[in-house]
Amino acid sequence: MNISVQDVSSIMVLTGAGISAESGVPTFRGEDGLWRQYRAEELATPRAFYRDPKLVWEWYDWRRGLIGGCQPNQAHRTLVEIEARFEDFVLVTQNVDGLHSLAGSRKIVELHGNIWRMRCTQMCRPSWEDRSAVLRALPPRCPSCGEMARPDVVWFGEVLPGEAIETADTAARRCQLMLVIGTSALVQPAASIPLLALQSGATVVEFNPQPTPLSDHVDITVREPAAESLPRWWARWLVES
Ligand code: BV8
Repeated sequence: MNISVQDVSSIMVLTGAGISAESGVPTFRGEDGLWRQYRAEELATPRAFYRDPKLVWEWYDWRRGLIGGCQPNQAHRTLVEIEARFEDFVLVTQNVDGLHSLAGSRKIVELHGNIWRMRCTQMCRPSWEDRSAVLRALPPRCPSCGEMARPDVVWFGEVLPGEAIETADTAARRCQLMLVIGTSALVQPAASIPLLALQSGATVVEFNPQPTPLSDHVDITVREPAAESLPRWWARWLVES
């Protein structure tokens, strides 16, 4: 690494589904990312939901039931250590599984929402948390107005929360170091965030066993699963700095 811990006053992390893979959470585009005969892009859309809310809720119910049994892995826990080391730190995640906060991360920006939150389809009230792994009745109803509830996530074709994407963009332009962990870098606008950091002169390190569209642009690629490679990289960087 051509940058030492002392050189870094601002650090940013971008994570995708791959960081949770070793916790047992299926990725979106891996062989286990399928559900019945559907692809995520076919179900994670407003159109799919309003065409068949029960089917889409069955998918989210299946995922909540599965994620409910998963624990953060060593990569999630290493990010908690890194957050404690740097005052100016932000963890931007595309994941909706909640494993970063379960691991103890606090400075989290959830670009795509959270599978453990629901919101009213009529927006009659703020979103609310619901940790029941499997829902009794599908689709669940808003407790205030009785209308259908939906997962509080960002579907394909929906815009990201303005504050979240703004925070991510600002952090990308400000950081000296960005870690990009477990993302295929295919989903926009999240996939463009590392390019902002590169344009602003940051060092970008990619942790992914597979190459991605970002790989040719980043400074360092760590071609190994994150749960082993991130803690090892962090320990070595601390010693070398
Ligand atoms: C928007 C929440 C304005 C829901 C998700 C054409 C070009 C560019 C963009 C578009 C386009 N057409 C449409 C768009 C826009 C679209 C998009 O990007 N489509 C893509 C598919 C082309 N984006 C949107 O619609 C966004 N909104 O742009 O609004 C707009 C509106 C309309 C039209 C145009 C613009 C909203 C996107 C948000 C969608 N919601 N999730 C839910 O979860 O149910 S996205 C979903 O994909 C998840 O959040 C997931 O995190 C995310 C990205 O995937 P990854 O996290 O990268 O996961 P993936 O499985 O792909 O990859 C895992 C990686 O991990 C792999 O590389 C693997 O090698 C690696 N890995 C595996 N094991 C490990 C590992 N790495 C490390 N360690 C390991 N052990």
